[in-house]
Amino acid sequence: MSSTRTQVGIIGAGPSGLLLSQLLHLQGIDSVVLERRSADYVLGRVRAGVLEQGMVDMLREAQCADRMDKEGLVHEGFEITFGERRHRIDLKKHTGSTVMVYGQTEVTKDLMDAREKMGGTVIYDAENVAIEDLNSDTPKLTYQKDGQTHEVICDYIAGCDGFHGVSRKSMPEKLLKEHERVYPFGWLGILSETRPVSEELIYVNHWRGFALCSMRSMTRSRYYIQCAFDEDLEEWTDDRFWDELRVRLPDEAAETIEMGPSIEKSIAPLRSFVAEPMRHGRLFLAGDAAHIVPPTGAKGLNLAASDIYYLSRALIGFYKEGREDLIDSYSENCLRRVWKAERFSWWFTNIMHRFPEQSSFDRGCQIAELDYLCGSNAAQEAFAENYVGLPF
Ligand code: RFL
Ligand code: PHB
Repeated sequence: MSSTRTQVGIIGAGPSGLLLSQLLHLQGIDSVVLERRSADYVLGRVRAGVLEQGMVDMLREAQCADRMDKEGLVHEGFEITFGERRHRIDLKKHTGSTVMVYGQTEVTKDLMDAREKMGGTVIYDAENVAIEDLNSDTPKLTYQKDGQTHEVICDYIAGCDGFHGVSRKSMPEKLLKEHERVYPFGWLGILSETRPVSEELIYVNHWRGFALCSMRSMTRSRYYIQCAFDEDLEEWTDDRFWDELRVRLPDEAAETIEMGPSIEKSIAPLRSFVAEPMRHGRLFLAGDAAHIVPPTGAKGLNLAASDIYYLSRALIGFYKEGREDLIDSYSENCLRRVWKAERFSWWFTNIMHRFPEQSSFDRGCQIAELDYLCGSNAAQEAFAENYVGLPF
């Protein structure tokens, strides 16, 4: 068995793990990242598309924002439609801030490239990663690769291994409280090499279900429609998808939309989930390992970035100044922001989707909520403030 020593052992090479590793490296703190999949597999997952200003600033701090600053699309607003009504939410006017449309795949690629360029240790295809000696001062990570067992002895461990990872499961069961809401539908998404139907995102509340027009660039569109949570992907041909999307869009958009073959098609379940606390001794949870939001508010990746903000500050404070206060307050600091994003994502999901048991009363309230939002400056300001991201 080979044995190595590092300061921070990181499980997971998604955006959380790579960003943490990069920020620590820039402060002279050593880390090892263990990822169960291959780099190609990680880059093949199509996920988030909207970055809050806080995350954009962190990518700049991490010195991997050059391509984002060149290719990313700055959006000053987006549209909400319901019934025959279309309403633009002006993010810039209400908050002075904007969001950046730049895919998670690209963020991950930029982080991977930066880690490689700076000689970071990221081990892909690491099987059976396990946390041991969590109650000692030197917890360790063990894993297998190419038939050999390895161990990494650490000061701290960052669990950045997503919802299905090992980190959360390694927390003592008695300590951990989990809060969950599962929604009775999913999102069917496609990516296509077509011009986006509009320069800004369009969120659609239609009686047949929610739809979203998003993009990755001015030549690559990302569209979603609400579907049953147990929908069979095989049954969704591209033609069927485009037909259903167009039925839900405002007429003008349905008539002008450019259609083309999908280059990716997948179904995502919708879930709200929070695990607390987010730290036990020398193990920290960050990103999807600790919480999930439904994608409606575009908050998942951004929350992962804010966790990494608090975690990087806590570890840098410890290694540079011997401070432990930020380590002790990590969980509380993260969770205050996490719960606000959970609330926003839950609320926006509730007003935009069709629920199976929805009564005419429920539908009336949903439309009234949208009507109020679109008619009230105060409501739009609160909405915009949450959408662009609450301060860290
Ligand atoms: P990730 O990206 O899941 O990465 C975790 C990594 O850990 C690895 N792993 C392990 N490694 C070693 N050992 C184990 N035992 C392991 N178990 C797992 C995994 O292979 C993986 O590489 O979590 P991270 O880094 O916390 O990042 C979170 C984000 O990926 C997620 O919150 C967002 O994608 C959510 N999300 C969105 N967020 C936004 O902010 N804006 C959006 O517009 C947005 N749209 C979306 C989304 C998520 C979606 N899906 C598919 C769930 C749209 C969709 C459709
Ligand atoms: C995306 O482009 O994938 C996307 C955009 C906005 C959301 C969710 C997903 O709210």
